[in-house]
Amino acid sequence: MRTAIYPGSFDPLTNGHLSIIQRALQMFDRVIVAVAVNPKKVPLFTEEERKELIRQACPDPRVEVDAFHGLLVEYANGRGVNVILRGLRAVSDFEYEFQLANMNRKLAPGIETVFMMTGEDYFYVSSQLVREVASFGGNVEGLVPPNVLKVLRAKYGKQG
Ligand code: COD
Repeated sequence: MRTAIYPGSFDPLTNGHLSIIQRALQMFDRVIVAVAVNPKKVPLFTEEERKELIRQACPDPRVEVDAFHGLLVEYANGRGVNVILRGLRAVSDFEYEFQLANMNRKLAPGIETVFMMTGEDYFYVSSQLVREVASFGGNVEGLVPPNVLKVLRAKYGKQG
């Protein structure tokens, strides 16, 4: 069975993330969406909230939602998965992703990173921008799944 781990902060899940997950399911039998828990960062949504939002937006039984603490490669090895899936939006993503992929390969030589290009409608969408726009009352409809839109509106008011 071909399985890939799609790791990220997912704070919150966006339609850009969803596009990657949906297209990955055409290449892999199973995708583990793994929420990274970084104790040094204060996320907008808790680990449990982020996992639940992803679960609601990805009802496909081939998608498993999980979380990990510590190093991604240790998590991947623990799960017996050697493919890490990442998304690429623009040239600006490349440098960071290149560093990440090479560091992960140095730490765990058997692990490969597979990159997928962004969906063309979502190349400018990031969780950070979504949080910022929503926090100032901007409308992020169409950029995040409906369940995420609902919780952002509940947090920030009607428009977000
Ligand atoms: N279109 C396409 N892809 C997208 C879009 C979009 N609109 N938005 C985001 N993506 C991609 C990102 O490029 C990324 O590949 C993935 O989706 C997840 O994005 P984020 O922003 O939710 O998650 P990141 O980039 O913050 O995740 C970084 C990790 C948490 C995976 C990384 O820091 C990590 O592995 N941490 C664990 C500790 C560790 O092992 N550190 C050493 C790493 S070398």
